Amino acid sequence: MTANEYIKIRFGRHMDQCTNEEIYVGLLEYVKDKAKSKEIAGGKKKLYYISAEFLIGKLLSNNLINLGIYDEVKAELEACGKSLAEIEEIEVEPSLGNGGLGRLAACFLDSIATLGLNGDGVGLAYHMGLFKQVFNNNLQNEEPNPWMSEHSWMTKTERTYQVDFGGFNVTSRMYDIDVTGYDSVTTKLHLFDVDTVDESIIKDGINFDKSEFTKNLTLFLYPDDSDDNGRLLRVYQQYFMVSNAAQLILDEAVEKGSNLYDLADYAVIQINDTHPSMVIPELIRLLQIRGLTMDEAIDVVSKCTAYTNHTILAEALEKWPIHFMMKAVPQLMPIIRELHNRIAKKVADPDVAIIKDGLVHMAHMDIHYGISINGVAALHTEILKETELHKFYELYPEKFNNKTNGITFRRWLLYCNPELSKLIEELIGPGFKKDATELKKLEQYMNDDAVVQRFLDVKNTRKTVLKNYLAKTQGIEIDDNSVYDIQIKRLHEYKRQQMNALYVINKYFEIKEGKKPARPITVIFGAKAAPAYVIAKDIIHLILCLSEIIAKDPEVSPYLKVVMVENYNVTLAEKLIPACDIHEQISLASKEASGTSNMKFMLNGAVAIGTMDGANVEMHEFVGDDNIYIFGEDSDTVIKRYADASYCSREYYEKDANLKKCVDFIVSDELLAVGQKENLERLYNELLNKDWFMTFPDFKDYCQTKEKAFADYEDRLTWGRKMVKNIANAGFFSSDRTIAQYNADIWHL
Ligand code: Z2T
Repeated sequence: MTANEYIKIRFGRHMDQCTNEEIYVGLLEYVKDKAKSKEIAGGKKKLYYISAEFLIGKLLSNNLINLGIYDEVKAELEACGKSLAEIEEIEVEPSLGNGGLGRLAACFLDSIATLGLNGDGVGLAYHMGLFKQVFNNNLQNEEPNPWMSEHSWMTKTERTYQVDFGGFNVTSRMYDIDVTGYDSVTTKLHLFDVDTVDESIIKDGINFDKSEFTKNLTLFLYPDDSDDNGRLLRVYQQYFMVSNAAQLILDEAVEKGSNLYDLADYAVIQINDTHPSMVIPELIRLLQIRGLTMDEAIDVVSKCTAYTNHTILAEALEKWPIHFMMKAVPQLMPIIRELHNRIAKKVADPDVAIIKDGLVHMAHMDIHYGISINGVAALHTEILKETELHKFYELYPEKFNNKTNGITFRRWLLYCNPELSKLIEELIGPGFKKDATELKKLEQYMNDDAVVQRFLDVKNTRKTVLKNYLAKTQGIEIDDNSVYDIQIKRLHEYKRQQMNALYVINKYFEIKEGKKPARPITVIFGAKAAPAYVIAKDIIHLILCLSEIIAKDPEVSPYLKVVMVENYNVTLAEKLIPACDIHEQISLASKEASGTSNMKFMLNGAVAIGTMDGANVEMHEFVGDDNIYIFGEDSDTVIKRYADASYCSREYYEKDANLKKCVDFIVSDELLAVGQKENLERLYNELLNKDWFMTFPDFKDYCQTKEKAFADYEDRLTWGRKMVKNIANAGFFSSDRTIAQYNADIWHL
């Protein structure tokens, strides 16, 4: 049945007589039917990828592509005067993630289904998702971000569980979202919810009563990225997630014939960061209820779980106070104490203890009682082994392994950049869609100027698409003849948006002094800051103020424009990434575990300016010095600097007149005229007295390297060759490769 025929039956009318809303609903149901027909019975052993975040993005086009009916449906729509782009606008993006970690989980589900693996995602159905970002007076405000509607990709299931908390219990329900594999099978994302959640308790912005757990349990996603401000509600959410997951896992195993002693033959659990760590004691608890002894239960569970670490920032390693646990989940504490005692008996070192100073160290529990611990890029895993988790590495060297992150090429190439996909297919055939390493074949065209020119043409097309999109959706005007220099990621000091802002100030002064760039530069930012992260919000304020000042300055504005897109999300990323010329990957070396937008930009023919951090290191290895702009101190230098506490930002400020001028501009009359004194002064003082993420030592090299990149950009064909080199070497960063490695080394499905 075609989409048209389906819609005719559903609405009793031909597609051209339907509203866009009706067509959207019709296509949603049509896709769900098709997806269902590709569900698999599934083998004996199943992977449960438990994650507090799944940043899945809009699903209509993604599913059409994966089901192989995108072109067909697009043509059907066009035949009756409709455009798929318009229909897509009706879909609301579920914002069930903060950033990289959540988007990674979504890419992984796509690859699990595409590789035909027996694996499901398990998470929570946050009604309001992460907050929606709104700018007011050059400041970030937060609003609820509702996404659930009557017609949704989520399907209500009959599965309900009881989850007990200290003093009360709730009844959960499981909702399923189909995960369509590319030309493959359908698996599931299971999202749990409670029907007592009460959206009416939200007032002014995203405030709500934090103590009414039955009303707020799945109301919002905790809006922190790497910073852990330890909230009791977070513990309730995490336990709710893993208790449901554990009950589901045991039920499905038993349904398939498990006697529970052999659980490891039926289930393997990937713990995505420490947010789901309580699944370990919860499974032990449930197995005891089902008749196993403590010894037996611990033994069984120890064969089932694997932990992924996503950061070395110490403040982001979750440690829950015992009194939180006693209040929220008292039934787990005796088990956690037992797990702790068993380790303490064997290893006296308090650094590897599970309970220490009244805190439960979630990662420590994962490492002692799991089969695997992995980092998310080669450098990150080495740092874990050598420094952060060194003592654990000495205890369990065999458990440590690296799984460099990846991205799904379906969403981040085929869908978001059809012009580029088409060109690649014309050059090397369609094989790259299933085997990303085939992109390497593009290297043979690097010296073919006519072909290189076509890559440049595609880039120009996408730059115009972005220009039009930003004009339409955000009222922002940009010049598509300018260089697009883009930094999009959560706002965090370690990612150093503040250094990019200082560069903008530097460029502003240069232009004022008569040194005009060869071509206008458009610096684009996109970033949400955690609502409680004061300095991060101050950095957003600085960027918005700079944007205003420069736009109003007739001397500077023809050559420089600063844009901060509002409410950066997956949908915006899909527009920004294909249009990008230069992408900023400028974290302080050693701090960015991997990065994944770097891979998406590379795949879409943008060239990175970056530090030797995270997966940038591996990208550099693939493309070589000429095709990526590396600058700044390396991770060894940075780690030493922290170790000997020798860094003093003020010394750099006093020594470098240009740096001083740029930093001082933050509190200049020009800035204070459009900004808030309190915010700008706080940021200025932070940089001058602390600069914890060491922007000053890297600033000069950063500026010089950017100048080099902008100069190189003017030799268009040479630049085009850099683009092709990057695309041709992006194959390694397919999440299909990552998932194949997880399966080969850890899951064994
Ligand atoms: C997150 O997105 C990441 C790490 C976190 O540590 C938390 C969140 Cl929400 C607790 C990111 C890393 O910062 C990034 O480098 C990495 O690419 C991504 O996870 C996926 O591994």
